Amino acid sequence: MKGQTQSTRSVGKQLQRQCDEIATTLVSMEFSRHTNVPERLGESERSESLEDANYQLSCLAGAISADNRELFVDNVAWAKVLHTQRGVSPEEQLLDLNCMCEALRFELTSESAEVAVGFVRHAIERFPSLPDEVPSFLKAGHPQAPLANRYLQALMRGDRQTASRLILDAAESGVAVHDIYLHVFQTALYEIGRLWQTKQISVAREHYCTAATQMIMSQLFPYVSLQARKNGGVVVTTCVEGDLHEIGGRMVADFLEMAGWESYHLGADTPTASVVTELIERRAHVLGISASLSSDVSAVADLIAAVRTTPQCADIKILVGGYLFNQDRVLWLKLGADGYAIDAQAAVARAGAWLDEKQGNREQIPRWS
Ligand code: B12
Repeated sequence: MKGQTQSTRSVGKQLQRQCDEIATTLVSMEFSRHTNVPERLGESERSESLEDANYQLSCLAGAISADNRELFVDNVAWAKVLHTQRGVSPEEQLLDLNCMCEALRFELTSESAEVAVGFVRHAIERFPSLPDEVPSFLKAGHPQAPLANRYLQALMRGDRQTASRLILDAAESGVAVHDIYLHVFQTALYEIGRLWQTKQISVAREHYCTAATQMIMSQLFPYVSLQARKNGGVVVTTCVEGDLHEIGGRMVADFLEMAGWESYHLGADTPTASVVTELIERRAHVLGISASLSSDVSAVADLIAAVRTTPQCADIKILVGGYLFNQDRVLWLKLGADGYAIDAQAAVARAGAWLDEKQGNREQIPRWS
């Protein structure tokens, strides 16, 4: 990782490796400290708490690896909304964060614990000023707002036929696929995430809406695939190992394809070594890495390192994006990527500029011809 002390990175890695055992200690401490925990809690509650603790700790590990305290504050802010809407009081949430400090001290070496506890303490200080709700992503006046609203309502009713018809009619009547992707699908998915986070819909409802959106995106494929003139660029997009959020990277791949690129989207949770092989076989010019979770930091760093140390990949530009990079706008630099883009449209501009640079230099760099 560029511009970062080795010690922070190794503390992040150590914590990542020990997440399971620290989570077990943390949950035991939480259960013994809370006064209102029923004596005989079922297995399912305990395993839910363990999963939650494990996720928080892996996000802490990611923030430490990125050497960014604010990244962990963002995570605590996200959890504050989630837990408050599920009836957990601010006092109980603060108690859990204090238990986290104790569990870290108990399980880590004193040097590592000092770093990790410093991150948690900083979040504890910030906790009272963090909001406990998230405003809606559906805003009147935004491009395609009425369509996005009707689309989401149809999905909430479980009526994917109508949702699909709304989108296909819009495409037929000339609404650009770019606008449908960014202002209808993306906005609706952000809103679905918010509704889940604030306990207004279940995980099952989120899964249904996501799957239906993927199906409807596929119905737009004929509008995506027909680009008369190819520009000579080849891009591979992927999620890092462990990350299941595949739609953002797919949107980027589709936008690039519509701009003339040959694009290969590998999807969710792709093993690092296999991404490198694919880059070589596809003779890619650009690798697009999508990451949505703070816990992805090490996996992104590992993938970038694997590409950088492969001689056949020496000319490949690495572009990153996704929820994680939108939270920390300088993380791409720390991780040694060549660029970052906030969304699919910005990704086209960034990759296009690289292609122009290279093609202006065709003589020296024949791979880009
Ligand atoms: C659908 C969804 C899921 C699905 C994903 C299914 C699938 N097939 O993709 C499932 C159910 C698997 C899932 C699981 C989880 N999820 Co989820 N998920 C979402 C949701 C609702 C939508 C994601 C999405 O498709 N967004 C739409 C796309 C288009 O937006 P995007 O990803 O931001 O992409 C755009 C840009 O970021 C950028 N971009 C993206 N990738 C790239 C790549 C490059 C190279 C570039 C340049 C740009 C770029 O361009 C894209 C297009 O414009 C989001 C909400 C949200 N705000 O996104 C939560 C969300 C991301 N999930 C969240 C969480 C917490 C989880 C879980 C941890 C929940 C749990 N406890 O199990 C797990 C983690 C699983 C894992 N290991 O990955 C949180 C993350 C919060 C945080 N602070 O980190 C969110 C924000 C929900 C929320 N509001 O609480 N999730």
